[in-house]
Parts: sequence; C-alpha cells; structure tokens
Amino acid sequence: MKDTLENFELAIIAGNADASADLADTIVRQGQATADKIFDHLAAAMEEVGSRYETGEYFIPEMLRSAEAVEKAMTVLEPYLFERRHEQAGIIVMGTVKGDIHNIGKNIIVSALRASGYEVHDLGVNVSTEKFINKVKETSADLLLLSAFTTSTKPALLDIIAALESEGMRGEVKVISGGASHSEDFAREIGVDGFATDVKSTLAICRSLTGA
Ligand code: B12
Repeated sequence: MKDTLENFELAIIAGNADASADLADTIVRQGQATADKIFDHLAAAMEEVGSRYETGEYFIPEMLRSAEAVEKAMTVLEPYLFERRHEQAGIIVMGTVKGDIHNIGKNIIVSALRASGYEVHDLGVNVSTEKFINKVKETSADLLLLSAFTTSTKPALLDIIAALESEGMRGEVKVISGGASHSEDFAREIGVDGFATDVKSTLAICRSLTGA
C-alpha cells in the first residue's frame, strides 16, 4: 500500500490525472489507507508542486495539471472518504474570498462537512463580501467558512468581518477561516473565531462551535 500511496503522490506532482484517478481507485478498493493518510499524501504532493513553482521549476500550467489530477482523484475518493452522518449538524456558508480562485482545499472541506451532516452552501471562488453577507442572512447560517490561499486576501477577509459587524450580524454567525496562507497570527489579526489547516481540525472546530 505504501507504494500505491507514494505513486499516487507522484502522479499528482507529475500532473497525470488518469494515473492519479487509477491509483485512488486502487487505494480505496484495497481499503487499507485512512482518509487522513490519503489527505496527507495529497497535501504533500501539492506542497511539492508549490515548492517547484517557487523555485521556478514549475509554472502555472504545471500547477493547473496537478490541480486537475487532484480533482479527478477526488471524484473517485469522495464516496469512500468520509463517515456519513444523517442528522442535521448545522448550516454553513462557505467560499473562497474575493481575488482568490484556489478551490481544491475548499472543495475537500465542503465534501467532508456535507458528509458530516452539515447543510453547506458553497458559493465557489472569488466571492464578494456582499454575496457572503446575503447568503448568511438568507440561510441564517451558524457558521461562515472563508477559504483564503494567498496572503493578498487579507483586505478581503477584513472587509467581510467589518461588513458582518456593520450589519449587526457578527454575534449571530461564527467565522472560521483557513487555507495555505493561514497561521494563528494571521487569523488573530483578521479577527475570526477560529482557523484550521486540514480536514480533521476543520471538522473538530466546526463541531465545537455548533455543538454537533
Ligand atoms: C494548485 C495551485 C494553484 C492553482 C489552483 C487551481 C485550483 N483549482 O484550485 C492555480 C494554477 C490556478 C494557482 C494560481 C495562483 N497561485 Co497557487 N497554488 C496552488 C498550490 C500548488 C496548491 C494548492 C492546493 O490545492 N493545495 C492542496 C489542498 C488540499 O490544500 P489547501 O488548499 O491548503 O487546503 C487545505 C487546508 O488549507 C484547509 N482549508 C482550505 N480551505 C479552508 C477553509 C477553512 C474555513 C478551513 C477551516 C480550512 C481550509 O483544508 C484543506 C484540506 O486539507 C499552492 C501551494 C500550496 N502549498 O498550497 C499554490 C499557492 C497557494 N499559489 C500561490 C500563488 C502565488 C498563486 C498565483 C498568485 C500565481 C500567479 N502568479 O498567478 C495564482 C493566484 C490566482 C488567484 N487569483 O487566486 C502561492 C500563494 C503564496 C502566498 N502566500 O500568497 C502558493 C502558496 C504557491 C507558492 N508557494 O508560492 N495556484
């Protein structure tokens, strides 16, 4: 199994979508790897892709090919990965903030939350403050989850928090942020109620804030 997981990681790094989907299929059919382990390898692969981009070995087309390899693998993995719960755990509005189009991590979190019983309204990427606010109002959401992957998203995050305050909604909805650019300091500066960096910690913080 170790070899299959390593090959899965290499297929993502190489941007080989057919191979990553085939290997994902083998991994789930053999049933030997936990969801956490699969995500560790997936994240490590994308970390490597990011490093290669930083050092100038990869450019945008290579990052996109690796993103496609993850997307194709996820269609295979999704039905197997999360323990399904059927009771309603709470209402969540989620999206990637304005100026940011990264969606792989967001999509994984959306799947994990839906499987855990949350009603998730996924607004997609490059979402304006107004769209977030309107959706939170319309759905009476318990949680607002903001994905932000580039550090330049800080003004967009601050704008959303400020808008919730000026609309008198800040006490009604808990805000959690996350994504590659996040650190504890970054989250504190924005003024969110929590942040998380992977699937497990995101589910834990959502459960603790909704009492689910
Ligand atoms: C793939 C990728 C792309 C793809 C995205 C395709 C897609 N469909 O998403 C493309 C090619 C489009 C892209 C574009 C750009 N990218 Co890019 N990209 C990446 C890369 C390599 C992987 C991201 C990824 O999918 N990771 C895998 C997933 C599973 O992990 P994740 O995203 O972190 O999500 C997990 C957690 O963060 C968390 N999570 C996610 N969302 C949320 C939300 C909440 C509420 C919570 C609690 C948790 C949570 O859970 C997820 C699951 O574990 C990263 C490198 C990296 N190390 O992240 C760079 C990276 C994010 N990109 C970067 C940059 C600079 C860019 C560009 C500006 C490049 C350019 N010059 O144009 C553009 C920005 C475009 C834009 N306006 O957004 C930088 C950001 C640097 C920074 N600090 O600002 C990174 C870090 C690369 C680097 N090292 O330089 N990129």
